[in-house]
Amino acid sequence: MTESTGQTAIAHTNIALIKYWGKADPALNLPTTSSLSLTLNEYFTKTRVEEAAEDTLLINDLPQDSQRVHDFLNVLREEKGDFSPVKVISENKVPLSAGLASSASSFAALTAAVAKYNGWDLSLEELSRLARRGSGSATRSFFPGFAIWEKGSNDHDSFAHEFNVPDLPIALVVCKISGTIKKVSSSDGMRRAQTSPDYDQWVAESAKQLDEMKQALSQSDLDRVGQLAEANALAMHDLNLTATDRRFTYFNQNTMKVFEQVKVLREKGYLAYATMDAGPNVKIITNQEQAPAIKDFLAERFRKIQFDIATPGPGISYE
Ligand code: 2P0
Repeated sequence: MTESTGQTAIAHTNIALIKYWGKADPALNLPTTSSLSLTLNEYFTKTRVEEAAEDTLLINDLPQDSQRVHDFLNVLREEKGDFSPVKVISENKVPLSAGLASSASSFAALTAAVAKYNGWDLSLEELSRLARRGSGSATRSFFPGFAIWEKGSNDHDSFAHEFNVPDLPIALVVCKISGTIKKVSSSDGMRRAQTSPDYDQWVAESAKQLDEMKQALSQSDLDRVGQLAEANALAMHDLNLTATDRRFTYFNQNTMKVFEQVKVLREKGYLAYATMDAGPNVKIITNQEQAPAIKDFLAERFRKIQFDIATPGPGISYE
């Protein structure tokens, strides 16, 4: 049997410590703020691209009809030159229940696989720029450790780069809280958050927090990193609550209870700060030494919630 020609790429997901939550240009996915993330070792997407009669998509062995992926393949054709139809075979090791955005690793892996498959010799920054058109958070999934997506001002200068810091023993305790409230997609959530009267203030504050975060990371000040990440996330979620267009929240009762326990953990002397994205799951920022004890402490109090420990992950790779 001959294997059909193809190319596989692996991208790990990332969690934003300074969030992307709003678009200056929705068609181009240009953000209103720059954002900073940590790539995670435990969650990734592996995507293979093969020649085919028409563009098709399989995710975890199931055929999907994704207009978003079709449109994105056509963006790549417009940007870098036409290529024949492809079969996209994607394996997602980002458990949906983990509440981590799989669009980040999915669009990063797809961009890298298509580029290599077509023999395009592109820098990581150029891959990041292209992936932005599929999903904003995908810009940050090409780099190991920390990455900064510079918002830029146009299609050419909005992409991410690696942010090099001294080795930092950061870890996340991922709390898989199941969602019972109605799901609001990231794009819809951002659109609505941008109608908050506090939005401009959040944009200004986010720039300051990013500068402080860069400093805290450079100084290996993990406590400050956690404080800033928690403040940035809570301010993002305040925008949802104060949106004038159908205010909403991703918090549910368990989310609130976990946030309470994070405060209790801090009072007990643990390094523990919470961050949260477009779903009810909480990720607790801590260090690798304390992560198992924090996980045990929470597991005892929340029998129905599952907990994972996540650590810094690698950049894009190929097979
Ligand atoms: C982030 N999130 O910075 C923020 C924080 C969720 C909350 O990026 O519309 O799937 O595809 O550009 O990247 C999730 O939004 O949104 C996200 P699109 P995306 O990680």
